[in-house]
Amino acid sequence: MAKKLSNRRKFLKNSAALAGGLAAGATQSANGQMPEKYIKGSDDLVAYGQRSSFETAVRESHGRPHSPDAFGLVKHVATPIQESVGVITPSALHYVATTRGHYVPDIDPNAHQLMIHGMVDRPLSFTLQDLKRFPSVTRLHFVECAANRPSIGAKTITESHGLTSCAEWTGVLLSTLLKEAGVKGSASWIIAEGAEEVKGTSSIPMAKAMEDSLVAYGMNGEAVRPQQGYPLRLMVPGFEGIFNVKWLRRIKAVDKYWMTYNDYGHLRQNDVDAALGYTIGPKSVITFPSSGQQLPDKGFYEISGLAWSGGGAIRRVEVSTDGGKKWKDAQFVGTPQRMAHTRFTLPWTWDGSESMLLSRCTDELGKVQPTRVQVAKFFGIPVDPSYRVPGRDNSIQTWRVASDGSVHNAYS
Ligand SMILES: Nc1nc2c(c(=O)[nH]1)N[C@H]1C(S)=C(S)[C@@H](COP(=O)(O)O)O[C@H]1N2
Ligand SMILES: [Mo]
Repeated sequence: MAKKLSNRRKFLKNSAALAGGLAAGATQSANGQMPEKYIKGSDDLVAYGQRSSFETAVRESHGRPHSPDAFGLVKHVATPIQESVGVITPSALHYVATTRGHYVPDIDPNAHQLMIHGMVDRPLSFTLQDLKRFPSVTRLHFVECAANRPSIGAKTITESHGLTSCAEWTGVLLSTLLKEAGVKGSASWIIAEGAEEVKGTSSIPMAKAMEDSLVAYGMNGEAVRPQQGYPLRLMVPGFEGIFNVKWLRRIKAVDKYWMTYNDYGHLRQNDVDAALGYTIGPKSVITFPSSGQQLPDKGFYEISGLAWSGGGAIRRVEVSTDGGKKWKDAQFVGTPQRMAHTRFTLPWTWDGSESMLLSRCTDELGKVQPTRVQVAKFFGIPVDPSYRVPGRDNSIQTWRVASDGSVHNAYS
């Protein structure tokens, strides 16, 4: 008791010193425990927070041939995933892909409606308020653009792998809304449409629409950001990014695959392939150490990276530090979620010699992330990495750590 009292007395004494110090404009307290500077407070800053001015990670325009496009528009802006920790991408750094460049619709949520029509018993229109009355779900899911891939000449991982992000999405299961509208048994596809003039329209198999697709109004604990589709976006977990229609305003139930603007990347597919072929395969990448980074010295490091798959949860990640001769099982940080980024780590002591770092993952279907050689063989193209894979590329990425500690893309 006596000890407690004396501690409290000491605390009061220090507080008095602090109050006096602040009033006098002092920058440091006697015991050196207090910060030297303070962020100048303002009502705005307190009302909606900002990160520290010392934190500088920003989204970056994703390289050619996507941005800028033939019309000079920046269509792909990538997440700096080498700076990421954990598995959630901050909303402000979630990658952005649009067919209209930087410009995104500015939608008044009170005027916005989602229409569900076509092969249904009761065509319906939902306001945001209506949607929020339905039972909700909250799920961690990644989005990945088909343009995301190991690439020759990419200087940083932002350029090669920054077109994927992972967020916590909240909304209503699409199956709930389709049932509410009385979707007919003969309807085998839906067409989902966005609000901008290009409309970001895609045909999606009814089975996927009913299984786990989500009409999301929430992202990382607040409303979906404008760049991500405010006020409503469709989440089609594990499908290529382009199916996750933003600024969602219309869903039509139909009985066949409808070709849309978005088919520029899928023209060679028939509708059977289309139904099967949209899922992102198992993919992983080491985010630290990665290309463009510098190891200060030899010694201990924690290798860290992200793994994800459209086929479900990640079951295993292996890491090699010798170019793929020996592999070690990495550990998971947290519990792998279905169609979500999964953080993996492996303790590593760097001996100062040139090292080739790579990771490969296995998903819950037992599918293993392929090598560049396997992917090239699948598509019938040369193994030479200057050939762009004519489809999604989930091949293994190798980073080369040079003996001076600089880290490089092994493809360049
Ligand atoms: N309405 C609409 N939805 C869209 C797009 C678009 O241009 N318009 N781009 C698509 C593409 S190509 C991708 S990869 C994802 C990207 O989602 P994000 O910008 O939230 O990362 O959204 C998809 N949804
Ligand atoms: Mo995309």
